[in-house]
Amino acid sequence: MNYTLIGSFTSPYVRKMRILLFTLGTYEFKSINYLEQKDSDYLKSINPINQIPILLDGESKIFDSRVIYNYLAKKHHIKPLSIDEENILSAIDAALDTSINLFSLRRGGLDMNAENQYIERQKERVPMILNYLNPWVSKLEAKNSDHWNFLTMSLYSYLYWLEYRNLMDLNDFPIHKKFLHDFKNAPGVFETNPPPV
Ligand SMILES: N[C@@H](CCC(=O)N[C@@H](CS)C(=O)NCC(=O)O)C(=O)O
Repeated sequence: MNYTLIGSFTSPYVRKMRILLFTLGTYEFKSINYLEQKDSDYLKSINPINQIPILLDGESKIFDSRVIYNYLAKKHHIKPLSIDEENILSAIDAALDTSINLFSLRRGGLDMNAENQYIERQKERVPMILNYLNPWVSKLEAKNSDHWNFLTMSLYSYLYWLEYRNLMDLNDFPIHKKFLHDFKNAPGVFETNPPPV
């Protein structure tokens, strides 16, 4: 295998792919910071969507974490996701998209407490999704190796990032908080920890 993953050390979308690739074998990681001009220009030149992660596999260039996952799953004979699992992944990614948007708007200086229907709808979405995930998360066991899969890698990367960026107090979501604690020694977690803020 000759994979190169392009991304940043802090992005939760990139991290879940790094954890997955770590569990699959060796890969090269090319780190970029799209907030810096040089890297931003580079990213635009290789990806019209202008987002990370990107996977390079020989001549193939694959955009979007979910497409990268499907590509790797096929190549490594990982069982395709069921519809229930696809729905869980969609929910995790929707919460992640929303949190990234809110974080980026706040970092850009927007008043997040201003009366704004769109911001309100975004803020509502995250707790709704976390509650929706509760029955699934409560059944996960770190000692069961089948439970460390792309869904849990996605959830772990997301929840860790929420705390890392001080976006949410997970004490209000004890099931998720326990998951984060229970899976902290899972393969690839330590190796992909983001740098201290
Ligand atoms: N749907 C994409 C989302 C990836 C994404 O949102 N990446 C963020 C970093 S976490 C990004 O590249 N943002 C670029 C920007 O904000 O301009 C995926 O699943 O890969």
